[in-house]
Amino acid sequence: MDINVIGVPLSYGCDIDGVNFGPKILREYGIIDIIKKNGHNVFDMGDIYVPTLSKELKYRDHPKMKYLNPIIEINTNLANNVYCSLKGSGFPFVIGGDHALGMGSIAGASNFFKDMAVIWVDAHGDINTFETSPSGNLHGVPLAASMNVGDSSVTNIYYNGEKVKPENVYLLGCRDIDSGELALANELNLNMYTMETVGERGLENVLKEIIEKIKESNVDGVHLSFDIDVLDSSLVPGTGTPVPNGFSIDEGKEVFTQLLSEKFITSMDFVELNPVIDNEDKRTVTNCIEILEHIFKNIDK
Ligand code: HAR
Ligand code: MN
Ligand code: MN
Ligand code: MN
Repeated sequence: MDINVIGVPLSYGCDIDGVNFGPKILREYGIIDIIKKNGHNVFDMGDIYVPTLSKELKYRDHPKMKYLNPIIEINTNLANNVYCSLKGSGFPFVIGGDHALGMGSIAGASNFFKDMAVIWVDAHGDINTFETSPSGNLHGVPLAASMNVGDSSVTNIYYNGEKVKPENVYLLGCRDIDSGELALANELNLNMYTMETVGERGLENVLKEIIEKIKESNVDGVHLSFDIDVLDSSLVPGTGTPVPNGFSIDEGKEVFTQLLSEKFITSMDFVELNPVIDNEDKRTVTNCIEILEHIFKNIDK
């Protein structure tokens, strides 16, 4: 596989600085060599340009949502990079950065595919609208925006309107959902596999069901967005919004073993690693690297 690594040093979608150093630390810990070592061709496409903005710009574009226009611009550039990467038969592997970048990844990939599924592996739903967002942070809205739910400023990124149909969206591992998000998930009848569901039915069965549903649907592409906070908070102190009762490392790996063995994943995000707030033992980045080794061992050669 030709893997195109695209860095997005974005932190304006969340409240804690430092997640912008995600791409830098992953390169320092050898992500490019890890990909090569596992038999892939790798192209480091560098980082999408993220300007340095003063705090005064936070509410310039919207009274509630922070850094709106810059985030839209960054996502538009990311979308075109992802689209061009797919056009060139590459596999876009987007490293964040905060999860607001999901809007750009999905916009780019969905422009290439006729109909695409999205698997959102995350402790959170990221399906807030500007109205329901409790924080004003744009990393809480990307999946709603991609389904054409929310303000037109974010639903019209790269091209206007719906990028993914709600029936083709799969949430996995969520356990910190806001009330407005829950209402939307019910309204749209989203395929939602909470941590509670995983506990009741078992991860293997849940993954089997997701795989079956995707195969039955008529999608020609599948985007997998992995937010590291789906892992248990004890494993990822270096993420902005850690949540207890998450996946173990083995469960995180199992997700990729199963999904990647189907060979239908066509692009990926890996987001929310903040090395600045990591433990002294560098636990978060070390765990991320372990997961990444596993991913590239299991992606089709
Ligand atoms: N749901 C909350 C909000 O919208 C918190 C979002 C959380 N953070 C993430 N995204 N890391 O998955 O503000
Ligand atoms: Mn997220
Ligand atoms: Mn499309
Ligand atoms: Mn999250």
